[in-house]
Amino acid sequence: MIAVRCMLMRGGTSKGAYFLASDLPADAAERNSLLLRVMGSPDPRQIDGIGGGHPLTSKVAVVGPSSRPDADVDYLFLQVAVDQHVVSDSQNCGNILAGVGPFAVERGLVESIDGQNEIRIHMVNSGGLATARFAMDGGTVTYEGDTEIAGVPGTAAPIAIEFADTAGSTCGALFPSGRVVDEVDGVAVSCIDNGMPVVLVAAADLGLSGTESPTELEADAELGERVSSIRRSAGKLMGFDDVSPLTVPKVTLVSTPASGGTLNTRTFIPVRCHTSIGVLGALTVAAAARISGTVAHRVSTSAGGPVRIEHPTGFFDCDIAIGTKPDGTTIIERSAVLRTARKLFDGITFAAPSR
Ligand code: NQM
Repeated sequence: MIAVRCMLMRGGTSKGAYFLASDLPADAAERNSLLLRVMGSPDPRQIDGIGGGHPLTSKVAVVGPSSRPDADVDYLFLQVAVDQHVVSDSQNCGNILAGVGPFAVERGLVESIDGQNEIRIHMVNSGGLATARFAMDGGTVTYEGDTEIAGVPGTAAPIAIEFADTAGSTCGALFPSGRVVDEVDGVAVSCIDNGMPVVLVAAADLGLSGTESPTELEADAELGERVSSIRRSAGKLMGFDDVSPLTVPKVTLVSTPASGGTLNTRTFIPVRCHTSIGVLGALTVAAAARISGTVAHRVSTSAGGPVRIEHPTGFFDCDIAIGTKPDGTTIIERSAVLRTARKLFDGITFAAPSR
C-alpha cells in the first residue's frame, strides 16, 4: 500500500485532493495510476477511495514551485474519471484553483505573510496566469468569513481571482471556428473559449425550457445522445480531433433568465450535468453573453454590471469586460470572479494496491 501526503479541500463548488508535486511520482503514467487508486476509480461510488462519486468531487490539484518567473506556484489540474480508467489534463479548473493559494501557504511553498496575500498561479494545463487574493491572519490563512457562493452552504472568507489572457486559452482563439455562430446537427451553436472551451446551444432548440433540474436532464437518454453528438461535431470546429477521451468542450444550454439574472444555464461537463457552473466555464458563458450575435447574447438581458449567470443552484457573478481592438477584433479586457475555499482535512491518504 502506498501512503501519500494529501490535503482535501473544497475549492468553490468542487472538492479535490491537493498534493505537492514533490509528493507524487514524477512519471505521469505512474502518478495517474496512483491517483486513480487514491480516488477509488473506476467505480461509480469510488467506494475504495476518497473520491465522492461525481466528477465535481473527483478532482486533483498538483502544486509546486513555479517554473515561470512571473508566477509564484505551478498548478496542474487533473480530472480523475469516476467510472473510467482515465485521468485527464485536458482542462483547467477554476474552482479547484480557489484552494491553490491557501494550499501553497499551508505547505510553505510561498511566504506566509500577515494581512492580505497575493499569489500568482501558473495554470499548467493552459499556460495561463491567475492571481488569487485572500486574507491572512498572523501568518495563517483565514478560511472563515461572510462570503456566500451559490451551491455551497454557509459562508467563508472571499478569494478574489483575476485571470490574465483567458481568450483562446485552449483553442488559440476566442471563437475557434472564426465565427460567432455555427450550425451543428441542425441547431445554432456558438463555440467559444474564454478560459474553457464551451459549446453554447439554446435550450429551446433542444425542446427544453432550460429550467429542468440536472437530475431530469441526466435522465433524458435521447437528450444525452443529442448533446454528445453536438459536442463531437462542434469539437471538430474548435480544433479537437476526437473529443471522446477529453472533458472539453463542455456543452452549455442557455435560456432567458428565470430569476432576475443575465441569462440562465445548464452545463454538461461533458456527460453529467453540473449542479452549478464551473468558474472558467462561467467566464466563457459571460463573455458570450456580452458579444453580439452569439447564442448566449440572444437570450441575455443587457443590464450593466457583472454578468449574473443563473444555474441549477443559484447565481454566479462574473466580472467581465469586453473591448475592441482598432482592427475591430473583440478582446477580453477583464475576467475575474469571487470564490471561497476551505481546508477539510490534512494527512496521509492510502492508495489501494494496483488492480
Ligand atoms: O470551469 C467543472 C468545476 C468545473 C470546472 C467542469 C471549473 C471551471 O465546477 O473553471 O471550475 O466544468 O468540469 O469545478
